[in-house]
Amino acid sequence: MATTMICRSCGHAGLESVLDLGRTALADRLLTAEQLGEPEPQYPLVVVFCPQCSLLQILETVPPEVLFCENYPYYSSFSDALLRHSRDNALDLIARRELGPGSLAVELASNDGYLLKNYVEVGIPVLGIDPAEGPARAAATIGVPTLNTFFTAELAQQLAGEGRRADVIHANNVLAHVADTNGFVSGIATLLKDSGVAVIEVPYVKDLIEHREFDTIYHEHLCYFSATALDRLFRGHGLFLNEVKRLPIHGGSLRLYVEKVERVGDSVKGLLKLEVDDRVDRIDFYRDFARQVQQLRTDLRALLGALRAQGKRIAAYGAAAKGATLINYVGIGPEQIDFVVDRNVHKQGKYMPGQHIPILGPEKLLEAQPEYVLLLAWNFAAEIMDQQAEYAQRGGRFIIPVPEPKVV
Ligand code: DWN
Repeated sequence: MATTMICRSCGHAGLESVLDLGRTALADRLLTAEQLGEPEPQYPLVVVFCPQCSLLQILETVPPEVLFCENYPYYSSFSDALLRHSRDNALDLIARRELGPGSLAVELASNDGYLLKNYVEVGIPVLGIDPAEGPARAAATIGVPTLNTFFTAELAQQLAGEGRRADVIHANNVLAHVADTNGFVSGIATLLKDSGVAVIEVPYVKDLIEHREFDTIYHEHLCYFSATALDRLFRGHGLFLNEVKRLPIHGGSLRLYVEKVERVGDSVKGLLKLEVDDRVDRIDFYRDFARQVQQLRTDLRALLGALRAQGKRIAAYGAAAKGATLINYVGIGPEQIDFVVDRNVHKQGKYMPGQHIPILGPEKLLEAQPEYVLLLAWNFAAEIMDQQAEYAQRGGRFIIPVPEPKVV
């Protein structure tokens, strides 16, 4: 593991501390029963701000091979809301860019084919690139050709050299995950046709801070982007952020439309101005974050403690990476939570990192009917509560932990 004391994007040395979440287990390193007795690797999780390019980032870089290859448990297709969100995005681009059998759509971190399948359906050639073995295999079974490897500037050179340049490049929830941010972006510039567009989704730092989404901080997420930091990053590689949309997905994200021709639209100018007005490019915007996160921890501990003192049984929903950060930072273990449920069959039968709470299938909720369910996957609260309507009808209640713990 490498600790970087200089900015990942601009190389500046004077990084300012924002939040220390202590030493934690890796958020997606779910354990088998056999592994429960083994030593579990833990890493410091410290968030810092670069006053030069205003990038919020973590200091530690856990090797990507450790994070994203073997046994990577995340499969995008276990969320219907995410599938709908991705289908709308693909169909919109197919229409806007008039894509057809002669086009090429590429997705970086294409996972189980959850998005590219929408292009395959209408006969548009695609290429997925993803280092995670399981999801890449799943993509191949649904007809989404996938290179099971990391996307790098070198791979982009190789593909371009083979005449495979893209009309559309999708990169959802991956730009924040790559250690060589500049190499990754230069690879996009190489692989993209001059007339092409890269459509990139990242969690938005302004929403993270304003809605106390501290649990979306974990070792997979090296950077937390503002439009200001992204605009500078892209321009450094001859790319231009021409359009931006703010989206509710994952607690608040940006969808970035990046091209090789500079035609910056009002959506970008407006957001860059908002960030200056709200001082998102200054350390003061981040100063009070640590205190607020500590307050959330105190409040959630108090709520769960009071319910347990009344003899209430509590389960949790969503063996999410953000769930691992939350339970380990707040100190929520099997004493408070009987089990976690998740639709993802690759997670069922395993245990949460750090706190080792068992992960079961959602049917367990009706079987055991605990009085309360803590929504660790709060970013899909509406979908999950709909799905669990019968549990609620029988008197079950939900606890939404972020931005402040509340019972619904
Ligand atoms: O960046 C990342 C984000 C985009 O996704 C990755 N590094 C990892 C992952 O983060 P996460 O695990 O916090 O993501 P989710 O999408 O919030 O995880 C939700 C979990 O809940 C998944 O394991 C699927 C599960 N789920 C479920 O069991 N039933 C989700 C829904 C919507 C459901 O109905």
